[in-house]
Amino acid sequence: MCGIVGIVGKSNVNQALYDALTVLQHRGQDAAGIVTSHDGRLFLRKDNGLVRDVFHQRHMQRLVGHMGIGHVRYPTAGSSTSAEAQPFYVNSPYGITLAHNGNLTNVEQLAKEIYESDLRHVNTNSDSEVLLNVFAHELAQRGKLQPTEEDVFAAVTDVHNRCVGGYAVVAMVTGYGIVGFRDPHGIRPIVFGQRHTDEGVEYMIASESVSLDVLGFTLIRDLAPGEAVYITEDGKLHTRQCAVAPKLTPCIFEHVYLARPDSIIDGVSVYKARLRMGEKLADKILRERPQHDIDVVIPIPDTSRTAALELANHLGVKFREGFVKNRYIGRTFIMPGQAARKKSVRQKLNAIELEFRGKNVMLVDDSIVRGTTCKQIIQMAREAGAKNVYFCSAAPAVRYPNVYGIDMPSAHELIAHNRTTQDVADLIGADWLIYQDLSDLIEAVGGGKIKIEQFDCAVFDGKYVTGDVDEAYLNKIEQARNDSSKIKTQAVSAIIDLYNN
Ligand code: PIN
Repeated sequence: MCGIVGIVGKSNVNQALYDALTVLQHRGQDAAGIVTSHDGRLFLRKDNGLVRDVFHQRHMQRLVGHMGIGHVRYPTAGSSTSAEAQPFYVNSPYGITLAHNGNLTNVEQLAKEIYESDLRHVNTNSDSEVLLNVFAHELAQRGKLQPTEEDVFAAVTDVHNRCVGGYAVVAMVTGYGIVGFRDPHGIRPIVFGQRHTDEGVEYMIASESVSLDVLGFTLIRDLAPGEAVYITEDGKLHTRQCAVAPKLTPCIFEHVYLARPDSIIDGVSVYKARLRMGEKLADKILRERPQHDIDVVIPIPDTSRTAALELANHLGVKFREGFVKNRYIGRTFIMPGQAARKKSVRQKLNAIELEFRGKNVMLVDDSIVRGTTCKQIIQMAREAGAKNVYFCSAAPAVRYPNVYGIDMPSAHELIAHNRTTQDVADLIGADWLIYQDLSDLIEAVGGGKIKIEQFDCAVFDGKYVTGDVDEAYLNKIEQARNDSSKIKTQAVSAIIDLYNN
């Protein structure tokens, strides 16, 4: 998962891009980048790290220009070097830079085509660079000295014809404008909005509406699946449907935990969706155990709070903050003679004993993925004196890998893969485990004022909406994720050896 932003403004956009990326920081803390365009020149700064660490005064001063794009990256398999920080750049045609959120499922075939037919060079393992080269090739095919919006939209149409997967993209054509587009299933989110200044109207395209709010832009709308928006450097906005058979099937996991609660995705308030998740969970609890003995509902901070609050309301049970989260986790130093140790949950969360002692507690989290942290949290609740520890997941059991750009473990690392609810309850040490039903989650997100019938729910049901994901593909990504984690482990061991010798 990543965050993207593009702004066409009336004065320098460097500060606004920086601020927007800071608002989108929850979508990726691994790397950040901004590129601006001024007088036909590009100015780029990108590196590994948080937004506040990547950009210093000297970088910001160089990022001049009235339009630009930015990116925050979440680590995915094979994307941890600073060379793979985004935006990416190709010089031909026009000088194009691109930032992308998502994942292409036919990237191998595309990389081959790019090399063998398009005669282009790709220098990293990033599918964003592949996407950029496909877009650049298709725009070049128009053979124009100056591209019009028709050329840009035709190139996006060709991108849709060649690329499969989940993608939300911003790309800047140096000296001409910024284009944003969304895959034909609308898997990953992308919105655009405007703000009025004394000099005229400014436009922003972004992953989440919260970045528009915070910067004083008003949301115009989400891009429809397959649609593109093109804003020229002089501030003219054009939109076009560029896909043949678009069908909205957005990623439901955005609502479970990826997106900020103050965002609105495809017309649905993430906050409201989470409230409804709590309501549905309460109904399920009452169905399963009408005579339950829950004394207190305790959220595991932060994402689950909204659902937990509504769950408690509907059960008529007390809601209490039983865990306090440390917002300032320090670095892990590798000392000579010591193995690298992961920060324990205990360093991040601390229990307030008086909320646990002698009580039947219902802990609520947004989801259970590996099951490692919830196991430790249940243990902490017991040590704090809880009589019984029940556990509620606002999402159904995560049983399958994600292939559309969420950094999730491979299938065998998912605690619920090939396991029943009781198996998982036993493994994490819960006295009772309740998962949200998938039909309830779909209803919670898509059954409000804005109706959405179909979602990408692949992590829960193993159905991949792009239709091209088979056993062989899943095996390949399983292998890649294992290899990349092995490479990381080897790298850590190598550093430790270096210290030890
Ligand atoms: C919570 C995010 N949320 C917490 C992510 C833990 C699964 N985990 C998914 C629960 S927040 S585990 O947004 O960071 O506050 O199942 O892998 O142990």
